[in-house]
Amino acid sequence: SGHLSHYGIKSLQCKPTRILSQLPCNSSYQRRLFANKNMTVELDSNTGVAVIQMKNPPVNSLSLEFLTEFSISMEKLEMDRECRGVVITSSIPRIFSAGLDINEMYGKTPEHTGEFWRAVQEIWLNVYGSNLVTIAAINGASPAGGCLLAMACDYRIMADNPKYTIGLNETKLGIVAPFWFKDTMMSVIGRRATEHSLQLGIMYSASEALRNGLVDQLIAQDKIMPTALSVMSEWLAIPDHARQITKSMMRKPTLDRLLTNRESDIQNFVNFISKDSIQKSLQLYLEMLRQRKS
Ligand code: CO8
Repeated sequence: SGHLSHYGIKSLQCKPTRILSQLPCNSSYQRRLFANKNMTVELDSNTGVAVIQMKNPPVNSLSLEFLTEFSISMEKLEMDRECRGVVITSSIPRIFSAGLDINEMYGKTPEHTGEFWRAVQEIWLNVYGSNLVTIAAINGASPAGGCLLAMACDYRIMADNPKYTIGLNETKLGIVAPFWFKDTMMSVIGRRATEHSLQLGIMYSASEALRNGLVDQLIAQDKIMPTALSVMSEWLAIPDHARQITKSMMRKPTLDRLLTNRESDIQNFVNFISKDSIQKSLQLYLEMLRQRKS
């Protein structure tokens, strides 16, 4: 779906550049709403900014259906001449995303797990490789796949709440974050911090995440969206083509590693996840989550 362009990211589109501060005060707001089951997508065609609000209760887990919808939404925005940036956030109180839906990896056929993993790759390719400005407004807990989604964006703003944690906790589930999760984290927090973080499966509190550079900014919960939109306008003040080529220059090698190893990565995942010992770990983890609740 167009991941391989000359520049590595999506093929560059010349979208009309709008300068936010020069919008006429009486401009009539043009909002377009895309109806989806697992998220609402709203595009303000005056500013060129879309907001994806994830809404897959109870915890915004990334099921196959969710991932497919998300990727389609990103592709639609990418193709939309009026869209220049996207804010990704959650409509579920206290939770950004609980990461991959563990039920999609437990007790399923190899065909299903393969299809699921392709969809996980796809969402990452779509977000990490996006030409749009991508901002994660992390308004709640963000473990594992939730953290990956946020790390794939250009900028992260997190609600300043010590109860919210973010990180790649895979080893705690007895599973291993694949190389492109690792690469994405390394590109955000550097090699040593990634090595430490991944081996221990560390979940950082909001303030620790800021200290480590895993998020760029903390802000009170009720200020998170206005702040995301104001940061967005700073990014949109840069001409798209210059920013996009720069982004591509930074991200292309990482994207290419997955694109050239996509099938073997799926095969590795299917082989790994089908092992009895891994299935057992996932079962215990699901039970732990359920017991923790009761
Ligand atoms: N998948 C499926 N169901 C989940 C998940 C999930 N990731 N997370 C929570 N749930 C379920 C719970 O089991 C519970 O279900 P039920 O109502 O049937 O008992 C329900 O959602 C609500 O959960 P909680 O009661 O725990 O809700 P809280 O608000 O107390 O806490 C949290 C929310 C903080 C998100 C908490 O649920 C949590 O920590 N969840 C686990 C998150 C996690 O560890 N995710 C890891 C997923 S793995 C991943 O994303 C990358 C895998 C890479 C694979 C590589 C292999 C090679």
